[in-house]
Amino acid sequence: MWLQILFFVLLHGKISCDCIKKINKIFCNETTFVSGDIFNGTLDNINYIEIINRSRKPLTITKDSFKNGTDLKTILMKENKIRKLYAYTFRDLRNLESLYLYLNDISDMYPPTFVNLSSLKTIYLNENKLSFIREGTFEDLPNLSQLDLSHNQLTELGDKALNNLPNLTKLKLNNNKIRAIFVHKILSHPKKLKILWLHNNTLTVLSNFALENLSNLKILNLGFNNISTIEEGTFNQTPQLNVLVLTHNKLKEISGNEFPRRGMDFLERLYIDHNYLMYLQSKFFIRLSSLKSVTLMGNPWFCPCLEDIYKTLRDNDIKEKCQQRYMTGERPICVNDNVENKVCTFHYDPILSRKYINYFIHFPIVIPISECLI
Ligand SMILES: *[C@@H]1O[C@H](CO)[C@@H](O)[C@H](O)[C@H]1NC(C)=O
Ligand SMILES: *[C@@H]1O[C@H](CO)[C@@H](O)[C@H](O)[C@H]1NC(C)=O
Ligand SMILES: *[C@@H]1O[C@H](CO)[C@@H](O)[C@H](O)[C@H]1NC(C)=O
Ligand SMILES: *[C@@H]1O[C@H](CO)[C@@H](O)[C@H](O)[C@H]1NC(C)=O
Ligand SMILES: *[C@@H]1O[C@H](CO)[C@@H](O)[C@H](O)[C@H]1NC(C)=O
Ligand SMILES: *[C@@H]1O[C@H](CO)[C@@H](O)[C@H](O)[C@H]1NC(C)=O
Ligand SMILES: *[C@@H]1O[C@H](CO)[C@@H](O)[C@H](O)[C@H]1NC(C)=O
Ligand SMILES: *[C@@H]1O[C@H](CO)[C@@H](O)[C@H](O)[C@H]1NC(C)=O
Ligand SMILES: *[C@@H]1O[C@H](CO)[C@@H](O)[C@H](O)[C@H]1NC(C)=O
Ligand SMILES: CC(=O)N[C@H]1CO[C@H](CO)[C@@H](O)[C@@H]1O
Repeated sequence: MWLQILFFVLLHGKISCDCIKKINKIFCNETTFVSGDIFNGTLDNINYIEIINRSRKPLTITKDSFKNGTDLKTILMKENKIRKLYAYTFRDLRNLESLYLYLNDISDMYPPTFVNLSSLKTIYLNENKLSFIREGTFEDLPNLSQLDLSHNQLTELGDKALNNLPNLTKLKLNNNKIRAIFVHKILSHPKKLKILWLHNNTLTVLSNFALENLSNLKILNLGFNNISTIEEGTFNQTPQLNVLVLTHNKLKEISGNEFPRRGMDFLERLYIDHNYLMYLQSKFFIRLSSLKSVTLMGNPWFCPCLEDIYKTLRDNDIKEKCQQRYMTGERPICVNDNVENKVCTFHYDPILSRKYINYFIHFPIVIPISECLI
């Protein structure tokens, strides 16, 4: 294969970047500094740049580092210990489609960082150290459909933090420290959003404004938070919801009034395992007429109440998933204070519930995600 080695020399004579060009791709090693001067005149016909920190030193990228990179489709810069992204680092690259910036140390991005990138579809900023996003960071990205901000240290997102993204359909905010969120205030086009990942944050309450205007949302993952309250009518805002994950929270009660009176016509999969639930009201499933599968285990169900739930599942042909480990007797599936008790009375018994939950804390059961996809 035709190979050409380029050594880019800075004005003061130091070789700062060791890059190899292979046909229309550039691969860089031991790079600690990237600027417009370094790539100046070398980006014609280049559609791919990969910079990975084999130098193990922080990488600085300056404004317009990739200018004239009109053929660039993909930029990948991972594991580089990049600390900051300056204004206009990525702009006017009309063919750029994917930007991979994960596994760096990015803690701040000065707006506008991503500007006028008309073909850009995805930005991966996961596994960095972002604790906030400045307003105006993203500007004129008409085609951006996926933004990954997972595994950062975000505690909240300010109003309009993700403004100006008219085509954003998939947003990953999981594995941060978000305590509260009102999605429609952050996004300029909440109606476009189809997939929202918020699992593994520190949410405690889901208010009925939290999901406002997310009228086309199909998948919502709220698992592994500390949610104890979901306000009535919260899901009135998300009539198209198909998958709802509430696994590993602290819900003691879900009445059914969280869902719209007219029903959730598209909700097929509901995960409510590993909460503090002891019963579900008999009307609970009425508003969920399309339900095909649920997860239930790891809740301190009252045995007679769980019996009632199983009857409803059988009658409506709803499958229970991810229960195998429990059904083989590894863990208790329900509680009862008195074996004579055969009727579900819909009252919460905090002492019994606490006992069951403590048992779980002492004997945790780890079910690999792959074993339990519904
Ligand atoms: C980058 O580093 C790896 C391993 O040290 C080496 O095999 C490769 O040839 C280097 N590439 C360049 C462009 O220097
Ligand atoms: C980039 O290269 C062109 C010609 O190769 C030169 O005229 C121009 O001054 C360079 N720009 C910078 C910022 O170095
Ligand atoms: C790069 O683009 C600038 C305008 O942004 C232009 O002045 C310059 O000549 C271009 N350099 C090359 C090498 O094409
Ligand atoms: C956006 O980028 C294109 C090149 O891709 C350029 O022609 C145009 O002037 C830029 N628009 C603005 C507002 O800077
Ligand atoms: C979005 O990208 C498509 C092709 O990928 C392009 O045809 C279209 O013009 C882009 N949209 C905008 C608003 O730039
Ligand atoms: C928005 O993104 C979708 C892919 O998610 C794409 O098919 C569509 O062309 C984009 N729309 C616009 C207006 O850029
Ligand atoms: C949640 O995050 C914690 C630390 O931030 C991690 O230890 C744990 O594995 C994560 N859980 C999931 C389900 O991602
Ligand atoms: C949930 O709240 C408890 C205290 O009530 C706290 O110890 C724990 O760290 C919280 N977990 C998450 C994921 O926020
Ligand atoms: C957002 O939702 C509110 C309340 O549901 C509604 O009044 C408003 O018209 C909606 N906004 C848009 C842009 O759809
Ligand atoms: C590809 C590569 O060499 N990445 C390295 C970047 O720096 C970290 C921390 O020093 C290393 O663990 C990675 O191996």
